[in-house]
Amino acid sequence: MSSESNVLRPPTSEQPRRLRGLANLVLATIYVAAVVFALAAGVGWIWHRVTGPTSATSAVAPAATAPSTPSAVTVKMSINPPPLGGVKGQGGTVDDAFVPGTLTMKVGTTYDVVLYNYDPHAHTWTLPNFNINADTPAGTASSPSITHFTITPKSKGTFQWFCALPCDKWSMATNGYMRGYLKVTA
Ligand SMILES: [Cu+2]
Repeated sequence: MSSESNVLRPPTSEQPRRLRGLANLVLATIYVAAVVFALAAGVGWIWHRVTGPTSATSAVAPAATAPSTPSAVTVKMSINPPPLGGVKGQGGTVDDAFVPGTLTMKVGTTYDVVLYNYDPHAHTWTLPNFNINADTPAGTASSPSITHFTITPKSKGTFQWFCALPCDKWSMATNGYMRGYLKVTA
């Protein structure tokens, strides 16, 4: 009995070993296949990234042009605009004036101020607190001169602006005409 079992034992113990070897081979094959697949996927992703820019340029283009158009708020002022060619003063006469005479701005916002001068005389929009002295050359009722400058208020407050060129004497001394305020709020 014992000799018989000895004879039978070798094949039974060898079979699982062979099976285990086969299982290892299958696992190794799966492992190798997985590695090859991962590498192929990785190479494919890199290839896509490398060849991608041709299609990505159109998407990048708008972003590149965006900074060139600043997010400034446009503020327009007119000097002696038609049809009156000025603003009616206290005595009912038409006097030299910037319209509007008071500007309101917010701290930290950039404003692109555009001045249209319809008057056949030059004026200035001068604001010492902001180191601004904008010349507004003479224009006409149908073709105003156009002057641009930018302001980015740093602190709140009420600041006096004025026209520094001799013009309508009464207007130069009266807020809302050739002088006025820039009101900056938080
Ligand atoms: Cu003036």
